[in-house]
Amino acid sequence: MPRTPFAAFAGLAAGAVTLGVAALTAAVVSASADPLLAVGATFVDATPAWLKDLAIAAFGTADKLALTVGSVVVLAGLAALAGVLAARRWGLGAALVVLLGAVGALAAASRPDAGLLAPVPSLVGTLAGLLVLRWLVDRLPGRARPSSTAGPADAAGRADRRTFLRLTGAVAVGGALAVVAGRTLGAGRRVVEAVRDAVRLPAATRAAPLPAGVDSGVPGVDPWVTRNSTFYRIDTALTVPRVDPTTWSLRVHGLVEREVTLTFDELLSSELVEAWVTLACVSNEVGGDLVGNARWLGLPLRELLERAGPSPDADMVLSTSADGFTASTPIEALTDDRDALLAVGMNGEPLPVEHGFPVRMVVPGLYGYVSATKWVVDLEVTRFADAEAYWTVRGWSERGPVKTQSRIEVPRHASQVTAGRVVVAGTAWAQQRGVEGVEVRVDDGPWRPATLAADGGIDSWRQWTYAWDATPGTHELRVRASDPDGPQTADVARVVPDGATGHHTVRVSVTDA
Ligand SMILES: Nc1nc2c(c(=O)[nH]1)N[C@H]1C(S)=C(S)[C@@H](COP(=O)(O)O)O[C@H]1N2
Ligand SMILES: [Mo]
Repeated sequence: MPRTPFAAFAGLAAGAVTLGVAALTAAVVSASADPLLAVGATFVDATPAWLKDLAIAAFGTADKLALTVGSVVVLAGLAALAGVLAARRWGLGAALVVLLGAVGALAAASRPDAGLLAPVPSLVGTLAGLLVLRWLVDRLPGRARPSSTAGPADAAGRADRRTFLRLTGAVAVGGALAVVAGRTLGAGRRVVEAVRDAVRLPAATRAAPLPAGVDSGVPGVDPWVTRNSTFYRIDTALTVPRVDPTTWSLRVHGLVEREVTLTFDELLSSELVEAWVTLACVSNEVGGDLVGNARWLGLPLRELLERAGPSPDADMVLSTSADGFTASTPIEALTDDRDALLAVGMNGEPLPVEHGFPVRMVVPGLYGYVSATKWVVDLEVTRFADAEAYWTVRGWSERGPVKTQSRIEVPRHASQVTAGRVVVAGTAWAQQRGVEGVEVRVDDGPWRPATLAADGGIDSWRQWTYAWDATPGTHELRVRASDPDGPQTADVARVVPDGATGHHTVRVSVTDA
């Protein structure tokens, strides 16, 4: 049996140890200094709009998982190659390991939130990986063994192989466990979760009481209030930024009369307000679910900006997250009378860590990528002509007003119903304008008005129902919402560069009653 598979296995095991030791070190240093996460994050940032679009289309919100699986497969191949090379010529294998380590260290050091110690996990991991690789290569079975002429030598060789496999397997498992341990023991995570649990949200000016019946009550329709645990999550963060509220501060600067710095305590003791706002992602396809409605608690950004005194020359506020993400928001959306918030609460709880703890922005009427910066730490009052945000650089529009949309949630596309009275139901949204009506069209028939559920305000989505007399056969159901400017457009547009349009359409087959 050739030595190559053993050498490849040794490379894999050494690779696992490299990543494991790096992950454990990163748990102490900083989660985003983990080389695997840092390289992944660099890859995410380098992803052009079309590829991001493709990834979301193919994997939805599992795009991060897909990236992780892809990276592991590529890395496993490279680690096996390093093992094979090292068995032939140690210098070559070692050089590949060092090269990979250097890539990790460089990626970690160039993250926007990198500290001085960012390259350390990669370096420590690489050193450990090199030692383990050397140690295993020295024990490769079949080395300097006489050709198998005698029985005893054969027996010795087999036993040797088994020992080697057992040894290498144990090393590989140890490395993998260290990766898992590093990720879960991540120092920041538990600390921030604990601090979050201790945050007591202050009382606030309550949102206007909701009318009864914002939920249509049709089974299968998303609840009007989206629970925090099921709220869609979209961001570029492979590792959620762990921002400590006790050291958090927000700097407001740029074209202002005076710079303002706000601490978390100052924010909590400000006059906070509550508002229902439906947040939508520009990457939401027609009929998609990258949209959710919550009760947000926060300081009106209008008041914060007033303290700084923006110059009349400014037309944009560039918000920056702790992890370097940026969004460009038209300044009028933050200074007019809408509920643009520097938010600390979501549905009565401190913001979940994934949704921006301790502080994020929420701006009614704008897609998240130009307004809803999570883990926000910096507001620069500036001009569209002078600064570009994260997604604008990557081919998305610099402005992103939410487009009026509607979707059919019941019956589902490609489902079967029985002829007779069928309830068609769903949700529509037109933040800042309000949904004035929803219409349903069956096949080539006329548009007919649906019944709107109670109105929770112009910034929240609105549920609707339509009673359909279904006849046997295959039918196409189509929906459109109207805002004060008229019905939403039928023109089909893709999500890039500023949001999808078109009618959501489902096909259902109706069987005889
Ligand atoms: N820091 C940071 N904030 C961000 C993003 C991001 O990638 N990083 N993505 C934005 C986008 S594209 C959307 S749609 C919303 C989603 O907010 P959610 O994850 O709380 O639903 O967050 C916005 N804020
Ligand atoms: Mo988004």
